[in-house]
Amino acid sequence: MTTIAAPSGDLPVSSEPSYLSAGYTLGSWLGTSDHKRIAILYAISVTLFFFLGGIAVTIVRVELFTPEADVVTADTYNRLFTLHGVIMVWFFMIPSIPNIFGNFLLPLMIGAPDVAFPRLNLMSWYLNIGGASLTIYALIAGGVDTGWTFYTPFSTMFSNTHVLATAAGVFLAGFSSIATGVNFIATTHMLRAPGMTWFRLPLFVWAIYATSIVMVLATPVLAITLILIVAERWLGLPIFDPSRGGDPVLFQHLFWFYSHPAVYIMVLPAMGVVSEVITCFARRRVFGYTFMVYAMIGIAGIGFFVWGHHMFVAGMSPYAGLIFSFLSFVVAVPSAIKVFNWTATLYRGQISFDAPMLYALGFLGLFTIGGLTGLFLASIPVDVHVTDTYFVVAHFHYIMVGGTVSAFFAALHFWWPKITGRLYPETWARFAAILMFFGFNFTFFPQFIVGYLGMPRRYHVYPPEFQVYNVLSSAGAVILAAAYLMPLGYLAWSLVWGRRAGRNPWDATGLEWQTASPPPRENFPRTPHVDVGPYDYHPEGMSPAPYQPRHRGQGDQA
Ligand code: HEM
Ligand SMILES: [Cu+2]
Repeated sequence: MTTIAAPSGDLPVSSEPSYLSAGYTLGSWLGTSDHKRIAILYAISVTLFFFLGGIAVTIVRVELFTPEADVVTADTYNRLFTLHGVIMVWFFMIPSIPNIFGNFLLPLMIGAPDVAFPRLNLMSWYLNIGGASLTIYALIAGGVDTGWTFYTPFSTMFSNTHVLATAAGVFLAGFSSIATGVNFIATTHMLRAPGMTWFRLPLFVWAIYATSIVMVLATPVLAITLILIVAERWLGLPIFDPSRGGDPVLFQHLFWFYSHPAVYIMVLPAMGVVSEVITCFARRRVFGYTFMVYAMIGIAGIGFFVWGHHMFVAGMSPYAGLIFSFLSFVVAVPSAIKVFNWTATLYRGQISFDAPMLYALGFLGLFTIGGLTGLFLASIPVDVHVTDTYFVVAHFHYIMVGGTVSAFFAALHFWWPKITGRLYPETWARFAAILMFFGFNFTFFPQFIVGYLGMPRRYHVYPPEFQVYNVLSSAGAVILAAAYLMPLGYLAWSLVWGRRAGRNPWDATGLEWQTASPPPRENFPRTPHVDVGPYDYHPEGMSPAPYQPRHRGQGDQA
């Protein structure tokens, strides 16, 4: 038998209605202050944006199937990849895991009834939706062609598209991000249940906490940067225009001072998810828990000092370049520690390959490739060769899609029974996970090669010798798209026909598994008391208990 989790004495399961059945009107959703319902609101909006961004890039990949321009014009092409990048980065990657799973799980995992500021939480969602609406308005009005980075002088002087509306949209989304970060930090500090000390926090909570700190410290710089764009473009102030004493490279400094830390906003929550999933399906406590915590804090901290690695070819001093290069290698160390510790957790574990675990293992491999190629890019001579080529595109997609999106699906499957009270069909889910892994590699691995050979990014025509790699990439993207559509089908199916989950279908540790699935409005019938650390899968001196796949066998009605 495994020893389950934390509270002293089993908590009774509440007889209150679940958060889902506590009101069915539109108003009870759009005016809710329940962190779980807000998580669902985000799930709906973020999924919508994911598919919107996906449609744009589908057309991009169709265009790149042949070397000639035979589907869209150059202008349309620029707008399509910008739309893809803007939506995916600002409205999918950044809010996805923190705002859906962070919102849903943070209070549950620390034994709290809600976040610290429930109404601010709802406001964050409205800000996010407001920002997205402005951006979508810009699309309908004709689109933007600056790329997701809004580089000046292009965005301020030459682009005739809807930069202002898009910048305003991203600005609002930034406010949403700051409000969420403040809320999560306050929640973690103030609302932990008795006995839930800092070093008894699940790693997912630590990940959300570290992410929130980055959000609060970095996002204001993005806000200022966007205001400066507006000031130059709209009010005509000379800020980035060199002919009037401005400096376009200043824009890059400001932008990357936010956006490099932002890549950790995208990947730290994913690391938290992967820690929870691996430990559960290996039936072992996380190897080196304290190191995992310090590694996340280290990533969040050092991440602020490496922005210059995006600017090696922007004409910066070679000495500055050297230091940014060195620091980039330093920031890779804590990530490497984490990969090592996940591997050590798997070692001699009793592994079962349920869908969440397949996604988490996918994360592990793909994140490692993404991180290692980051080191290639951090070496100045290599970067000079592959800057602005498909090598870079492959690098960040390995981390952001292979890594974070895999972790997003791991989280979706792992906590689906908790969120909905239903089990998803395991065979379908495993099939989708495997298809996603193959489709992903098919799509992005050829891009390392074609980038290394010299194919630049953001071009809609290319020399015929690159076609074979682009055909592979586009074919892979079709597989990948199919794999992303599948969960939409079987998860929707499970809402109606899926078997009831019971409170803890995975035999997992962690407070969230101690309450009913789906949880009642107030989360716990009474405040839990915590007297052991997380991940007590394998009490000292005992061999790992075999995993009981109860969710597939006889029922586990709570
Ligand atoms: C951990 C998660 C990471 C994410 C999400 C990520 C994401 C990104 C993104 C989005 C870009 C492209 C920006 C653009 O549009 O131009 C990029 C470029 C780059 N990344 Fe990463 N990265 C990560 C890790 C790393 C690491 C660990 C390193 C090095 C230690 C690194 C080094 C670089 C460099 C040098 C570039 C600039 C390449 C160029 O434009 O020439 N990255 N990364
Ligand atoms: Cu960076």
